[in-house]
Amino acid sequence: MRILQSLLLSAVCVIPATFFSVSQPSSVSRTSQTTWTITATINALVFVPDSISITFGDSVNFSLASPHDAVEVSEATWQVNGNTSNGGFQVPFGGGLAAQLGVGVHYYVCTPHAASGMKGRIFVTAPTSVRDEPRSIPGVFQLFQNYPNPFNPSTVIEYLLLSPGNVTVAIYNSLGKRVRVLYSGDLPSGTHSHRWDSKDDQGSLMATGIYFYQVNVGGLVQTRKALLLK
Ligand SMILES: [Cu+2]
Repeated sequence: MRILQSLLLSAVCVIPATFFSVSQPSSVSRTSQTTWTITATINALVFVPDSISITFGDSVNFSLASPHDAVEVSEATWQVNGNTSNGGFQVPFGGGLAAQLGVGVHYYVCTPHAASGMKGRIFVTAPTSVRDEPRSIPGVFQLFQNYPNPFNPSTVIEYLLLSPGNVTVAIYNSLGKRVRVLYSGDLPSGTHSHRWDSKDDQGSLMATGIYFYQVNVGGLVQTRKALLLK
C-alpha cells in the first residue's frame, strides 16, 4: 500500500512538471507584457501621449512633472473636464505606475488642470489570445458615447474592437430610418473612430434632434444616442 502511494505521488508530481515544460515555449511570446510611459512636463498642459491602447496586463508608467498629477475619473466627469476621482488610479506628480487596468476605457485628468482640458484616456484590450480566435467568430466590441454631445455640426463616434471584424457604422433618425452609412468594411482590432458631419447620404444637413448611431460587427449590434443641437 505504501509503495502504491509513493508511486502515485511521484506520478502526480512528475506528470504536471513534464506537461508544463512542454507547453511553455509556444505561449511565452503571447504573454509578454509591456510598460507604457505617459509624460507631463512642467510648462505644457498635456499628457503625452494623451491616448494609448494597451493590452490587459500591461503597465502604464506616469512620469509627471510638478504640479501635474493623474487621477482616474468617470467618463461623464471626463467629458465635462471635471476632476472628481472615481476611486481608480491616482498618480501624484513625480510619477508612478498604474498597473492591472481592467479591459475597457480608463479616463483620467490632471487635478489642477482638468478645467483646461488636461486629460487623457487609456484603452485596454483583452489579451492577445482573443485575437487568435478564428475570424468567423464575431468579436466582442465596445461602443462609446460620441463626443462632443450634444454637437453641432460634427461629432466623433468611437469604438473598440477586441478582434478584427466586418464593421458597419450607420446613423438612424428618431423614426428609425437609416440616414447615413459612415463606414462599411473590414477593420483590425483596436480603437476606431469616424466623424459624422451631421449630413445624410445625399449630403443634406440634418435638423436638430435625437439620432442613433449603430455599430454592427459581424452581426453583433450596439446602438447609442446622439443629440444634434443647432
Ligand atoms: Cu496639469
